[in-house]
Amino acid sequence: MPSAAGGGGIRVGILEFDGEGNPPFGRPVGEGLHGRLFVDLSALAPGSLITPSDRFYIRTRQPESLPGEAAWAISIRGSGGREDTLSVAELFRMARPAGVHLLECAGNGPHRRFGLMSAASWGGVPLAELLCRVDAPDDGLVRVTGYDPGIGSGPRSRHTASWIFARHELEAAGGFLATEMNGAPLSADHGRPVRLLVPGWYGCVCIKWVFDIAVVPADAKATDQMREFAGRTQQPGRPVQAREFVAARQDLAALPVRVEQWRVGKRTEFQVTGIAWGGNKTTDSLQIRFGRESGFVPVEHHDHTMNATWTLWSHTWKPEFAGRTTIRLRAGDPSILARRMNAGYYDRTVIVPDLT
Ligand SMILES: Nc1nc2c(c(=O)[nH]1)N[C@H]1C(S)=C(S)[C@@H](COP(=O)(O)O)O[C@H]1N2
Ligand SMILES: [Mo]
Repeated sequence: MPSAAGGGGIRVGILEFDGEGNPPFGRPVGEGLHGRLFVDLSALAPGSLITPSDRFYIRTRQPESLPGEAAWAISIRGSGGREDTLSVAELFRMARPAGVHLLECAGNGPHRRFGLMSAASWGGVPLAELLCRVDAPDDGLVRVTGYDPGIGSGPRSRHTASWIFARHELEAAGGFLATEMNGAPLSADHGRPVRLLVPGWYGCVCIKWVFDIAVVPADAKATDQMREFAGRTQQPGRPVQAREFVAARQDLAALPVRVEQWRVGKRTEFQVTGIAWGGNKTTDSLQIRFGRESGFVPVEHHDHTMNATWTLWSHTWKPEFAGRTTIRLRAGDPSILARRMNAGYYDRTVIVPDLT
């Protein structure tokens, strides 16, 4: 990726993003539902666009007690009482490469320096293949359920998590049961032995520790997990029924991850590096703005070749003023859906030093 270095400059330092949280990076913290692992996105470079499994973000660590893998079965229940059961061993035998996909928590944000986002190379079994084994109507609803550390104890406690999908949307997205991440079985915190992955959708739908897949009636109520994430997945109003939920797809988004200060001859300039992800079509015109008062200009270097995972972009910035500056991106093509980005959700602020 071209940089100010191309002109024979010297990297002087980094401008930190202002007003954000300071989470511990790179190691799991906390337990159960509150367990997290945050990723340091500032280190992203062309050679690190696949997140190593032990540094892939975690939102919810493994439940305290899970069945042993030999006893673990996934039941698949169709509409006409048809049922099938798969052992983990069978599922592992059916698994094949599923490509590189990015996952982002819908609750990702500046308080955690946007560290709930990662990309991996996955392996698993398409859900379409499993649903064929039972009677599952094309226009029906399918619920995927997993174990969960859950909340509370006693009779009213809940120790599962589930999401309900329109079957045709789940299959159109290429939803699959993932058994492998980066060429090895999933780690316990990432859902071992099996989790759901729905390419292009938010992480909250990607249920971990899956044990049940069932066709549910058209009037099924939204699950607790769906209600919890309704706002963050841009649901209209507060839907009560699962069928009222719209697909929790991720729009196109772009985020600066690093602002380097360079000295090039007598001048100071800043090299802004960022990522773009989400959406379902590529764009050759990503635009950037430094402060509300300035207009958007095309990002200098961005090779947007795919939507399945993040791509890097970079831009040279020669600020005219010192002080607080908020960086925002947008798609040059206004027909591309980018609701969170356009609402300022991925804005980041730096404080430009006085350069005189
Ligand atoms: N069983 C279960 N699955 C779950 C969750 C959960 O709390 N319980 N959290 C979801 C959310 S909100 C996200 S963002 C992703 C995170 O997956 P990861 O921890 O492997 O990164 O898992 C999803 N699957
Ligand atoms: Mo999430």
